[in-house]
Amino acid sequence: MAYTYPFVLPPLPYPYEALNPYIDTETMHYHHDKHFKTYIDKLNAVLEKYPTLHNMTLTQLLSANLENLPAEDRTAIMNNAGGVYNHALFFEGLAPASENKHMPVGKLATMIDRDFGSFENFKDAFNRTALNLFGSGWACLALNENGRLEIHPLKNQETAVPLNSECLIQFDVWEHAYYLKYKNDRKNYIDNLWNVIVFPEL
Ligand code: MN3
Repeated sequence: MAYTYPFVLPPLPYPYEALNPYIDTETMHYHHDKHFKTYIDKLNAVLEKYPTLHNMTLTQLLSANLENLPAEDRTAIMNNAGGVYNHALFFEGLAPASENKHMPVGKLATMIDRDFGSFENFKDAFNRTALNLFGSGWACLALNENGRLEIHPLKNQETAVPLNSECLIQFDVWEHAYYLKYKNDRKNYIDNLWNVIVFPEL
């Protein structure tokens, strides 16, 4: 993600209603226009007083040594840069169910079979991670430095950046991602999200 301060809210790459019935229009408005934007605004607000950080990308900020900064600002940068990074990947990584992108193909399909035994085994393991993550966070399928696939739970707005990795797919399991439609039924939300998640082509 190459962009730098001042960060701006990237528009959704599809209409707000495009993911119905799996993600409802109202949730998309709140999630993208309010929650995502709040991370961007808070990140810009704390970065404003640190001009030396203004040319850094999100990935650079998330792996930077910020130990000279006051703890409160360091925490605000990490939490909000993580929130921007995760949400940018999340919204880019969704597409209408009618598009033919919601199963792994090619190299990624082969790697899933190699590292998890089968697509069904992978999906079971990923679902368990997403369902069992306590509190707020993300479930992430990452490609590690050794070229193996791994499933990571990420707490709050942690990212895969410190793992020298990027999530190939990631599920937002914060309640704000599903509560309007699914209430407390995280499992039903997770089951439905597979219909709109995009598997990248490696
Ligand atoms: Mn979210």
